[in-house]
Parts: sequence; C-alpha cells; structure tokens
Amino acid sequence: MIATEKVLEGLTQPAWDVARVREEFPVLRQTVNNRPLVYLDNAASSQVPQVVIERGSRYLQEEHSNIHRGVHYLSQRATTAYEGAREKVRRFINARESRECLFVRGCTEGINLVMHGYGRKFVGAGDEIVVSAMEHHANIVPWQMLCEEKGARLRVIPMNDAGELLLDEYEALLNERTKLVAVMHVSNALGTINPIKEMTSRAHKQGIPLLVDGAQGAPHLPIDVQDLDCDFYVISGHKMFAPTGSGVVYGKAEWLERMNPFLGGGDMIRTVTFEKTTYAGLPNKFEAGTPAIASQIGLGAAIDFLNGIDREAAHAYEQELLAYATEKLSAIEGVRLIGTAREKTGVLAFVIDEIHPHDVGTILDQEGIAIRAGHHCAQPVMKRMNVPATARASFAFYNTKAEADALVNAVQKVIEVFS
Ligand code: C6P
Repeated sequence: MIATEKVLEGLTQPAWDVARVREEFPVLRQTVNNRPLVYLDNAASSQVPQVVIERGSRYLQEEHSNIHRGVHYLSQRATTAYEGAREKVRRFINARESRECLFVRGCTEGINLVMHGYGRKFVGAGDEIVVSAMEHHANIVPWQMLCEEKGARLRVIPMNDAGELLLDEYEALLNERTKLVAVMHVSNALGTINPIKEMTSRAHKQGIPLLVDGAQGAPHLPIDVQDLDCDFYVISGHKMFAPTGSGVVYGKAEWLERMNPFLGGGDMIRTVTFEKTTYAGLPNKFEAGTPAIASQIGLGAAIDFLNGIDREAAHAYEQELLAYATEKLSAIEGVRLIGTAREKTGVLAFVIDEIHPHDVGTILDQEGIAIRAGHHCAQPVMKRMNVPATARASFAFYNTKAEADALVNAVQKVIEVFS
C-alpha cells in the first residue's frame, strides 16, 4: 500500500482515539532520562507521522531529482510529486488556484517574501504597517526593517491582560496611510486565537490588505483563505507534522502578480539577457533556485495525514486537554498562567513565583518532559505581561491526560525543590 494513501482506521471515530493516533508517531515511543518521553513542545515543532517519514524516504529512494528542469523520467516524477503537494496545499487551505500557493522554508521566510515583494514596492515614506502586541519576532522584525528603509511607521494593536487584542483600538489605528495589517492567527506565546475574519473585514473596509502569520493556526484550526478573505496566509510545515524546510505563502493572485520577486536566480525567470530579465509567472516567480523538494513533498503527505483523521474531533480533544491541564496547573499555589484568552489553542504558558522558567524547563527535562522556556521569540509579549520569560507547554492531538498529569506533578516537584 502506498504510504500516503494509507487509511488511518480508527481516527475518524467521533471519540478521539489518542492511543491509536500515537502509534503513527514513532518518535513518541522513546524514553528520555529513563522516563517515557512527554513531548509538550509542539508549538516549537510538532512530530512527524510514519506516513510522512515513509513518503520522504520514498522520494529519496525512488524519485530524487531536480524539478522543473529535466526532460528525463526522474525529474518528471519529482516535479509531479512536488506540484502534487502544491495542489494538496491548495485544497487544504481552499485557495482558488494552486499558483497562489508559494513554497517557502517556513513562516520567517514567507513573511520576508511578502515584506520584499509587497512592502518594498507598495510602502513609502510616511506610510504605516499595523502589527499586534502579541506578534512573534518573525512578524515584527521584517516590517521594522522595511519601515527603517522607507521612512514608514510601525503601529501596534494593543491587547488586554488576558492576551486578547482590542478590536476598537485596532480599527482606530487604520487610516489612509496604512499599507498593510500583519497579524498572527494564533499566538505562540499565549495561545490566543485572533478573530481574523473580523479583522480582515475591518481592514478591507478601508482598502487595506491583511497578512496572517498562520504558524500556529494551520496545525490546529480549519483554514479557508477564501472565507477569511485574507490577502496573505503564511504557514510553517514543521509545526503541522511535516519536515522542517517546508512552508507556504498563500497570496491572492492579484497581489502576487503585482509584487516584486523575492530572490533572483534560476527557475524564476522567463528570459535573461545582460540588459534585462523578465520573470516567470506564478508561482515560479517567487521560487528561485532548487527548493526543499523532499520537505515540500513531505508537507503534502502531512496534509494527507490530516485529511485522514477527524480534525474536528482532534480539535475538540485538544480543547479538552487544554481545559484539563489549565484547571490542574492553575490550582497549584505559586503558579500563574500567562495567556488566559477566551479563545485559545493548546498553549499553556506559566510562571512560578521566584523560580526562573529555565530552571523549570531543566527540571522537567530530567523527568522526560519537553517544554519550552524563554521569551518564545515574542519579547514584546513578555514586556506587556511583565515577565522576563515563561515556561510553555504546548499540546497536540497525540498528547494525553496522563501527560498533562505528568506535567502538573513535575511542576509541583519543581516548587518542592526550590522551597
Ligand atoms: N515559533 C515557537 O516555539 P519558523 O521558525 O519560520 O518556522 O516560524 C516562525 C514563527 C512565526 N510565527 C509564529 C506565530 C511562530 O510561532 C513561529 C515559530 C516557534 O513558538 C519557534 S520560535
């Protein structure tokens, strides 16, 4: 049976069968420090299911070749697989056309592509870019670089203490100088789900395009870019069960057609002379050089995997797990949750009185529990919440209540060690 076509029996039942889904993720079977691995760092990078591993190795064993260039058999097979992955992405996010789905290495590269392609062409002196107070550095720094270059200004949507954006203040920031709103779908540091459809509609009322940093949205939520009506939606494959080096920029064709290319080189041109170069059509105009072929084919296989499970049940299960862990963790004296929005995905960030998050992370690691500790590439969030850093557990649909218990017990142990 072809790996990516494997039917994932048992995963489409209404009740989520977590034991069954865990079987698909070989990395979860190991022990760390003589304890079963408890992997709660999914917001940094999620794990890869067997079907994706098999698809990647099948490419390397049977199909490896450069794409778009060769007339030979292997190149055509690799091209078919690569373009097949693009079509899978298109369907997954419900883009109108596959040429609106550009392959990039991840969100950071994707946002930089839009900054160079859109920003350097359409933003000028005195213009404004609106970002939010909860953005990841990947959706701040490129826009700051642009503002510096162009003499433009970065405006910031504020948030409340729970980590929810203030929509009236957002709307008040928009004006004729605003050239782009760049906002995350889901916060990696707080878990907040932002009301993207509403935010897009408010921006569009004033003719302003909107970019969504979908790094933490695509792995957990159904994405329909036509329904959201966003102008750009950027995805990192390694956060949605695909290999590193895979990712997507969705852009409306009418923008992508008008934008400057990002990188110059092979495969993105129509003609080259020393006097002038003309560019290829979409999507090639934005895909210079040899891309991460195996990784993008892996992303296609990860999408097959996600299509093979009941995503609604997976989401409901993640929400249940979040509620369970939130209740238990917040009941511990000395623990304070950072990020308590009403709409959240499975991110549980916290601080413990008098104990540095790095110490929490290190002690949890000794228990075989992987979390992330630090500023999560969101220093402005730390400043806003008045903490130097947080410890962050982030859940995926393969995590269990027993693992949430292990987290809670280990946090209690940390407090005992320091008391
Ligand atoms: N957040 C985290 O532990 P890259 O690294 O390019 O795949 O994705 C960058 C990025 C952009 N936006 C958001 C919302 C993100 O969460 C991330 C990556 C990881 O939270 C690593 S810092």
